[in-house]
Order: sequence, then C-alpha cells, then structure tokens
Amino acid sequence: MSATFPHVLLDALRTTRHLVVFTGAGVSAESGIPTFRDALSGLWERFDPAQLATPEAFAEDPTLVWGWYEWRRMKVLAAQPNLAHHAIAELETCVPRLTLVTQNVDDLHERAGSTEVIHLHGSLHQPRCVACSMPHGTLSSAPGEPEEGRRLEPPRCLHCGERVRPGVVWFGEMLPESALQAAFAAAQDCDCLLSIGTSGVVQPAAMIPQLAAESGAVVAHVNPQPVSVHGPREFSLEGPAGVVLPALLDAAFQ
Ligand code: BJW
Ligand code: ZN
Repeated sequence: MSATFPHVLLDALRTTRHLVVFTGAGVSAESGIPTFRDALSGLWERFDPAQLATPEAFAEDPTLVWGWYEWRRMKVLAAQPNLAHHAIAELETCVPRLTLVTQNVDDLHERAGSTEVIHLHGSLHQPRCVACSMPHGTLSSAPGEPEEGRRLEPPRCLHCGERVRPGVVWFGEMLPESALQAAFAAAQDCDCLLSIGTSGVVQPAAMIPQLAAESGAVVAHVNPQPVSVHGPREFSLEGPAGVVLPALLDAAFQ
C-alpha cells in the first residue's frame, strides 16, 4: 500500500516538527458510532438538529433532548476504539510533537491511549448545570437504560437545583475559547496536518485544515469520499480511516 501514498506526504510525516491530527465523526464510524451527515446512516438523516442540538431545543423539550443524548452516551460506553484511534495514539510515539484536535464528543481517542485531546465540541461525558455550569457526574448506565427516542428527565444540579444539560457545543453556541485558540495556534504552527473523517462543513472548526494549508503545512484528508484539494501540498486519501491510517503509519515509519 506504501506506493499509493504521495512521497511529499510520507516525507512530511518522517520529518515533521509538529503534526496536527484533526478528527471528525468518521474516525469513530468503524466503532459503530453514527456520523451526522452520511447518507442513510448519519444521525441528521433520522433526527432534526433544530429539535435536538440547540439551546432552544433543550429549553423547550428537555426530556426529549436529555433522553437522546443519554442514548448516544450509552452507545459510546458500549463501543471500543478502532484501528484508526489506535493508529493516531501510536503516531504520538513516531513524531516529536503531536496535537490532537477532535470535533467528537466521545472519549474513544482517550481510551485508545492518546494523551492530550482538544475537544472543540465538548463531551457527552461532562454534563453541567444550565445555570451555574457546575459539572455533574455521569452514571455508567442511565436509569431506565435509554433506548432510541425514549424521553428522560434531566438530573438537577446539586449546587443550585437547576437542570443539568449535556456538555456538548450546540449550534449557535460559542466553542470553548481556550480549546479553539489552542487548535488555531497548532494549525498555524504545524508543518503537517491530517484531517480525518470530517465533512468540513461546521464552522469555525472547518477552518483548521485551511489555516494549516495557508501556513505552509502539508495537509492530507482521510475519508471514504473524495475531498477537494487546493494545491500540490494537499492530498485526499480515499478510504476508511481504520484501513488508511495503519497503512500510512506503516508506509511512513516501518
Ligand atoms: C469516514 C468514515 C470512515 C464516514 N473513515 N471517514 C451558515 C454558514 C456558516 C456557518 C453557519 C451558518 N449558519 C450557522 C452557522 C454556524 C454553525 C455552522 O457551522 N453551521 C453549518 C452546519 C452551516 N456553527 C455553530 O453554530 C458553532 N458555533 C458558532 O459558530 O458560534 C458562533 C455563533 C454564535 C451564534 C450564532 C452564530 C455563530 C457551533 C457548532 C457546534 C456543532 N455541534 C455539533 C453537535 C455537537 C453535539 C452533538 O454531538 O450532538 O457537532 S453538529 C455536528 O457536526 C457535531 C460534529 O462535531 C460536527 C462536525 O461533523 P463531522 O464530525 O464533520 O461529521 P459529519 O457527519 O458531518 O462527517 C463525517 C465524515 O466522515 C463524512 O465526510 C464521511 O464521509 C466520513 N466518514 N465513515 C473516515 N470509516
Ligand atoms: Zn447549578
């Protein structure tokens, strides 16, 4: 498979000073976690983001939204990191510096062994109070074992008694400032960036590969769908991340 990877990319990986790995839902697809926008299997094919992934939706129908997020959290708890998560964790040992930036709200990178993960869109595992932001512990399994479409009453904050909300970033909300600044700074500093399993449509995260390319980095997109590239230092590696990434590591570092 090594012959199929561009030499510019292999050289960039072998000599990188600072590698950024930027991931989206596609990196967890092979663990059985649905993406958002894939035809047929994507969450937004069956669920309306306006009814589930906005602060207004939670204010209007908290049991629907909390039940949906608990259903998704249970799916993640039952899932295992896949070959792509493991390859990314292994990459840390191959290069002098790696910054891992994810849009994902699961913890599969951490469970694969990645040490520092910048979560741009929050986490399913860090719910907090809507009013005072006090973190609220999660149970390993939710009361009543949530199923798809099942409503659940959100817990109440132990500090102020208000509702607890999922710790994710909804549409119309600002991303965590320190995470976004760290991700932008890494994109501007790196000399190579791998963008893995993202449709690249959600802002401001979608600017990250572009920022790296504009700063002179070699950029490669890993996706079963072809990704448009702009210039001789940007590449589209077509295929599932769990196949492409282990082969890329072998080609670059074995
Ligand atoms: C594989 C694979 C395999 C499959 N291997 N690959 C108009 C224009 C521009 C911007 C806006 C606009 N209107 C509104 C906005 C702003 C909005 C936005 O960008 N909207 C766009 C959709 C248009 N952004 C926001 O609101 C953000 N906040 C913000 O901008 O604040 C400032 C502001 C404030 C007030 C008003 C306006 C602006 C916040 C965005 C938060 C995103 N939240 C979500 C949900 C998180 C919670 C949850 O999980 O429920 O984050 S949306 C969802 O999309 C989730 C993801 O992190 C994010 C990105 O999706 P991702 O990861 O790319 O997944 P997919 O499904 O899209 O793609 C998967 C890819 O994998 C595909 O390409 C597959 O081919 C591939 N794949 N299998 C490798 N095996
Ligand atoms: Zn509170």
